[in-house]
Amino acid sequence: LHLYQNELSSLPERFGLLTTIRVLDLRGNKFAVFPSAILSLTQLKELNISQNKIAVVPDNIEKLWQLTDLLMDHNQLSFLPETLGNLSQLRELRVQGNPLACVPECIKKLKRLQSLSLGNFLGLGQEDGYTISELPEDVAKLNLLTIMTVRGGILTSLPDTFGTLRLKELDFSFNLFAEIPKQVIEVSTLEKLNLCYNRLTNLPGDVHKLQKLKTMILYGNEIKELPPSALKLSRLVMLNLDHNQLTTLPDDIGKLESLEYLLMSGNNMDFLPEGLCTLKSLFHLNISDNNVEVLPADFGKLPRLKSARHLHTHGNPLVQPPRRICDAGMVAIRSYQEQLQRTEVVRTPRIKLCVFGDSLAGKTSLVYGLMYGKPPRAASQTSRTRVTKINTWDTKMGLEFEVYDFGGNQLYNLMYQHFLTDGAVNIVTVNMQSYNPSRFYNAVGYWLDLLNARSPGSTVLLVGTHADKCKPEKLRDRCEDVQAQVEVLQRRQLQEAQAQEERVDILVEKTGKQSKPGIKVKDILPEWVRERRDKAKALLENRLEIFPKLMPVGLGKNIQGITELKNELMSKVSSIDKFPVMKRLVPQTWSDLQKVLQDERRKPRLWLTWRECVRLGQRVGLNIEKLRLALDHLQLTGTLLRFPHVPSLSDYVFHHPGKLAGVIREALTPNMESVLKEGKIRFPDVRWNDLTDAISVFRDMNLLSSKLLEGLLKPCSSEIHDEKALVSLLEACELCFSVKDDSVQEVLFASCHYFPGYQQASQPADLIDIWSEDLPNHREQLQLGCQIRGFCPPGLLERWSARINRLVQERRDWKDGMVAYRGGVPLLVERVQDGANVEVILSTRGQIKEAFRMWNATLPLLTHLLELLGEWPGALFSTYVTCAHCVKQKLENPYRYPEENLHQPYVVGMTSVRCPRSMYKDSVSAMLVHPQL
Ligand SMILES: Nc1nc2c(ncn2[C@@H]2O[C@H](COP(=O)(O)OP(=O)(O)OP(=O)(O)O)[C@@H](O)[C@H]2O)c(=O)[nH]1
Ligand SMILES: [Mg+2]
Repeated sequence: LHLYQNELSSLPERFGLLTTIRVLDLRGNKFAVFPSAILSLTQLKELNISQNKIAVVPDNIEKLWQLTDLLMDHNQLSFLPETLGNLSQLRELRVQGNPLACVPECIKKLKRLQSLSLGNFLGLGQEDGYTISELPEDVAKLNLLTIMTVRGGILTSLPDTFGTLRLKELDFSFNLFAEIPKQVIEVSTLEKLNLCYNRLTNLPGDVHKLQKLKTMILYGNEIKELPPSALKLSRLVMLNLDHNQLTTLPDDIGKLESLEYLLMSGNNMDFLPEGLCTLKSLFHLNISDNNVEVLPADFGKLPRLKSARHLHTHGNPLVQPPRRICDAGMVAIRSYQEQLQRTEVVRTPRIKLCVFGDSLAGKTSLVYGLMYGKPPRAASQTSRTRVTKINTWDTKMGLEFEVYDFGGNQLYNLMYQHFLTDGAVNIVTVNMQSYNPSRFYNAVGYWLDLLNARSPGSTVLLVGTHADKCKPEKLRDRCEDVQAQVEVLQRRQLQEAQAQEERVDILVEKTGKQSKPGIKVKDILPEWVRERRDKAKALLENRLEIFPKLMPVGLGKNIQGITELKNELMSKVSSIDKFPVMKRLVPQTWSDLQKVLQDERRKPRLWLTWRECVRLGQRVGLNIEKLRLALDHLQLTGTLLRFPHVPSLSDYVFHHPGKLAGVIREALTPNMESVLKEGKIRFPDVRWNDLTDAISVFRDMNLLSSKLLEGLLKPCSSEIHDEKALVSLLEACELCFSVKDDSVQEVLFASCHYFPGYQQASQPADLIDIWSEDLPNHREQLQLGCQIRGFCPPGLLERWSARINRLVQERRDWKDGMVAYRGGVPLLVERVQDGANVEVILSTRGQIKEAFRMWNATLPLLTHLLELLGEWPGALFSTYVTCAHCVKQKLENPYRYPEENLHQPYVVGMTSVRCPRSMYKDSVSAMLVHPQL
């Protein structure tokens, strides 16, 4: 019988005669008293008396013993009679919106209860105690309960037993939870969780344990971000985060594969990640009332979000796409975004031009001459170049060069690696006035080796400066000598590349043989061998392209040879194969990006973070993938530097490489001591005596007080980047690392920075304490090495030294080595010049049972070295394990087990290895030849 929403305030007694009624709906009437006639309807199964004004439920409600559903929401009940517990058939009990001050005792007896709804009105009663402040332990006994609602309580915690419930739906909205209680997370059966209007500020790291969750309603909380754990809720269909404090979403939001409804209106979001576009089930999105200016570039491609009714973007300052496009719906957004990607424009190409040469070779003068067509007049225009100076040179011939004029002082070579990239055209300058054949390698050869190691296949022009200061015959002879020696050098480079290929061929054969017959060698070659083979092949194919004729120029009073050089440069770079940036067509978005980055250059910032860069990319319509291509292009043109493969630098985008050079310049100066002596001006609050001490600490130990370093960097800092951020940048560039000594009292020396590049000291005499000449009894020495053949990249080992700092303890350094501890065993690192080669040797000592530790002390360090060598495709190297038997016996030329051993981990049962040096008579434990991982 349905009598809902009438004006009834009472029922006649005779109503009780309708004993066959099973369902009675009296909701929304005006009953102030529970109508006693109902109590006669003993066959009643469902009673709905919600939305009345009833204050008391009579004790004899138990007469309705067949009741399965009792709905009394929104009345004025402040208690329930104990007898209610006798309604043993009850499956659903709703008393929500009543001023019940606690959960009635009787409930625990309702063993069949499946759905329970409690709690007060929103807000009402919360202050005066007429609402639920805690749940009793006993609720856990309701083991058939699947739906539970406690709305508008003042709950902050739950009984421990709560987690044993097997609920499917839980509604704790309008309570005072500051976090999702762990007991809720334990209810792994949950499919729907409503916690709107609580005080949540985050989600727990184990929220993903709610693996069945489909609906999560969290609006009206204070959540600032979604943790990664939330992205593992793979069945989540509806996520309501309206009215929280989110500023963005995680990049990998796309992992929520089932998500159909995402509601985030009224947050503080000013950025939407691209991952949003990969939400393949997304059907409804509400981002209204945020600060979003740009939609991700592939937003229009969201496959299921088609209807305008399901996209809410109003209340955002949208510029890309503009508001009118967004309002027109997804089709318009999609075509707008596609249009952005397609358009191409003609622009002036730009090429990176690097100028190398000895100190004072005339590089800066040459750049000046090229750019302005005249020699520099003022001495200040050619004062010593520090690190590198970068200028844009518009040739007015439809081509621009981004010129990197490198400082010739050797100290700067350490940092060249950060500025050398592929795709540049290079000039090597040589001072013809001071040239003599014995200087060839330093003046020319070195730079050609450097280029060949860093970017094999580069294009190089040789320029002889000071031609005006040489007699014509002398000039001719010297030019001829340079050219002849260049030819010899190129032959040598070719032979090295061929030898490398042969070596790799042998390696391929050896590692291939170890595999099973019948399988093609190329399929089973280990990854590292394949890499070596590809690298060797590429090196052989990519030879330096050196223009055979050295071009003389005079940059004295009367400039000479510059026009010819300019023409030569222009003709060199016109090959599109070699210089792809010469293509005059680029996507509109790329040149837009360049403009945006150009604008950023005017701001007082030294670099952008990757995230900022992604935002700028979005602004011009580039998704991350396309942004990377555009940035690679800009890197080829020299206008940008980034290091995605250097872990410490991967978050930096140097949109203004000159500023990076500027920061390095302050910390890398050949006359650091005199810079420090100028101290008083730079470090006004440092006492003179302290400064003198600091200078001697720097001189003796290469330790620069971090405070002084910050002082040095002050001129570079800006509103955005402070000195500490600049110090972090230097650390990220692996130019230095921080050394803290808590035992030191003076602030000035408690925190210092060590610069491997400044180290000149030789091996200390007292090393014997840590590393004795002879191998102690019952000890073994594990020794790994890396042989770098021929050219050793400048700065490589210094950077390595900084990189491995966090892997070692108690280190002591000298110019060509270091002792330290790692994992409790001593470690000795040495750099040895062996003829043309450089050997980097890592040794450690311990008992044979410590073999695992010994490997762990050495091998990770070697791996870092190989990683850095990876940045030099033309560097030739191989690794080895020195025979521990030979070391112990102090044999000359100890045997070196080849690098394959390093790739074959030790396994129990490996037999010992015969030492070839002892004619295979003696043997050495396999644990010292094969790494223990
Ligand atoms: N007469 C004459 N003087 C030159 C020529 N090229 C350079 N110089 C002078 O040589 C000196 C060094 O020139 P720079 O251009 O500063 O040399 P740099 O290679 O840039 O030197 P660093 O930056 O320190 O590595 C300056 O005094 C120049 O004026 C030249 O072709 N003829
Ligand atoms: Mg210079």
